[in-house]
Amino acid sequence: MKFVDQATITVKAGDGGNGCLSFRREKFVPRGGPDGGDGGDGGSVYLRADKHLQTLYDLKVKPHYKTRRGSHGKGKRMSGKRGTDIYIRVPPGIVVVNGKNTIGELLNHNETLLIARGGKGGRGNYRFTSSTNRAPDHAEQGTRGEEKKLQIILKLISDIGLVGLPNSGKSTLLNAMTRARSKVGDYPFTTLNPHLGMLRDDYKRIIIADMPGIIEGAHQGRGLGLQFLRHIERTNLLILVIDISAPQPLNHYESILEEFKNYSGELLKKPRVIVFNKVDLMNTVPEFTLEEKAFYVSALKGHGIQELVTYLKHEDTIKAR
Ligand SMILES: Nc1nc2c(ncn2[C@@H]2O[C@H](COP(=O)(O)OP(=O)(O)OP(=O)(O)O)[C@@H](O)[C@H]2O)c(=O)[nH]1
Ligand SMILES: [Mg+2]
Repeated sequence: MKFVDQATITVKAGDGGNGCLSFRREKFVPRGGPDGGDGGDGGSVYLRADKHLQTLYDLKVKPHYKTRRGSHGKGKRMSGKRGTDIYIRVPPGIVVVNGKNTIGELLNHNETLLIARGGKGGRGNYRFTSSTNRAPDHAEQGTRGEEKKLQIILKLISDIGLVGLPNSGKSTLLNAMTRARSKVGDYPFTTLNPHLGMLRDDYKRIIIADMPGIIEGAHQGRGLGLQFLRHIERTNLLILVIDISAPQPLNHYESILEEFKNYSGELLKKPRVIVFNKVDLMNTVPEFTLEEKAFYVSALKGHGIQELVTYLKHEDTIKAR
């Protein structure tokens, strides 16, 4: 299924039904009392997070949602029927935005978020009966259901993000560490969408996200970078994948950090490890002195992968799921 991480939807909640204005009519009862029932509430629109979904593709295909109105009240104090609520399924990790305001987000499976409230049903006239007014001659109108145009933005939920320049071997690394089959190619921008893989042991489930390559200027929208950097905003750890066979591997390290800094300071604060990949292409493997923990691996041949996996499974910054 196509990966879609942004969608605009319109939602219209049902209007409330009108209250009824009615008086009882019965044989032998000359002046019956007021008996107009209440209008039903209109149906509301909710979002519900569903862990089985990974994309907003469905919303792209079907962007309009509305619920039924409440029925009007009737005589004999009969209330109108409520409009049924609807729940739109979305993947966990979405943020809902209305213009410039964030309305809310859904992170966990089955969590729900009200996005358009149904109108209230109006009260029927019998409700207005009082000691001073035994024959109220008015009933309320139902209120209108909310109508909104909303932007839904998906920020994938993953524990670890794989970031690096195009072709550094991120997808190959994901495939080597997990059972994922992320597309690999000897050209830049093979990976066009984030791709998830999972590391699992008895205690933890660690979700790793393979990202499209980032290039200089990614934070300004160059390459594919910007639109995807937000998917790593929620990770606990970043793995910077660097092709050690490149002429100046440390320049790659610098430029990734520069993009992080320009995107948002938050990315820079995240714990990270460095993976120097493609050691199989080197006769001698240089060792760099960096602040971060570094691994020297060959994702293609499998060298050093087990050590990296063991480290990640024991890394405290990665929360158990
Ligand atoms: N020799 C060698 N080649 C590797 C290694 N890892 C990846 N490659 C090759 O490098 C090329 C790019 O690999 P990918 O895994 O697609 O790289 P990527 O970082 O995901 O690339 P983008 O998705 O385009 O950003 C492919 O031809 C891989 O076979 C490695 O450890 N050694
Ligand atoms: Mg890739």
